[in-house]
Amino acid sequence: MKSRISFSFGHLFIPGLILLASCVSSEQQKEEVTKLVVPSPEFNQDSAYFFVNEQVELGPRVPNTANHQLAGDVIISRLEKYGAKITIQNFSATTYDGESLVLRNIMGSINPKAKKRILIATHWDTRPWASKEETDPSVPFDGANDGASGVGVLLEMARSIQTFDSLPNVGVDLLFFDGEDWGEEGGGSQDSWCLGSQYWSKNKGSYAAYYGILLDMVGGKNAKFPYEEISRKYANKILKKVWTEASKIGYGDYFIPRKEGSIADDHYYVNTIAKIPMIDIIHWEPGPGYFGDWHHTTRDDMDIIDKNTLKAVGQTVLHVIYQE
Ligand code: AHN
Ligand code: ZN
Repeated sequence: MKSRISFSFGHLFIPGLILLASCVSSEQQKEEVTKLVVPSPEFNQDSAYFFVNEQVELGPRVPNTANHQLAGDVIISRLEKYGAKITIQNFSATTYDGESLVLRNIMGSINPKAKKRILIATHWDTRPWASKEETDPSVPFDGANDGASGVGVLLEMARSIQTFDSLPNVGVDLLFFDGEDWGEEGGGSQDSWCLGSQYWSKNKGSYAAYYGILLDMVGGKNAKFPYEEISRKYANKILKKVWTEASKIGYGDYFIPRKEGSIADDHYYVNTIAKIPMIDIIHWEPGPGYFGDWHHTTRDDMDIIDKNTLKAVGQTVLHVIYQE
């Protein structure tokens, strides 16, 4: 039998025991019950890496190209295969440089009837140009970290939840934003970025979630994820919870309790327009450019992806979800 426990905790209890214990209701016992660790699915880093590479192999996922269309289709068919309920939001948006893009936000819902829901998001498009490239800033690039890494982690979450023996108590919505990366670099308008999350936040209808977690550039070697400023401002409790759980299960080297500045990312619009508190797990590096010298260059390829980072992020998010 496949083990359903991925790391060793002091005490692991099956849900039946938790229920039984909670029937014997003294306040003290309730206190203890709430502290129990619920086992979560094993996040498979090789599988996540495979999904990252699968996106990269399709070529740059630049909106209005055939590669982009295909990459979206792959996301949808994998979500379907892993039993998620698909919702597609088709829309068009005009970029800061006057292009009209045909875009798709894709949502895969697990446990679609559950009322309490957690939103896990990433972007799936790649930037049309390696704009920080020293020699030719007009070329497209693989976007292995900036684009594919988040997709790989979300797809592996769907797969590992489906193959595990229990669903989480909460509903989980895996949301793939389109059109994130066609923005104006270096002092341009902030709203030129994140076209998919802006559209989604304005057109989400009655959708509601308890909180959200955004993943952006979550596959880099020795990645560090700081307390980003917008996350602190709108969702500080979630930030603390996720970082605490990460360190409890052994990923404190990635999730560092260090305050950093604000990053204009999809979570900004989800927080301010959709009014869902959302944090950003985003790669940070000291030095110029904030994200590392590979960012928005052709060096953002599979060589900079580390399975251990995918694992740290994916296992942490799964663990958090299963504790709800
Ligand atoms: C800027 O680079 C302006 N914002 C970070 C959002 C982003 C771009 N994430 C990935 N690429
Ligand atoms: Zn980018």
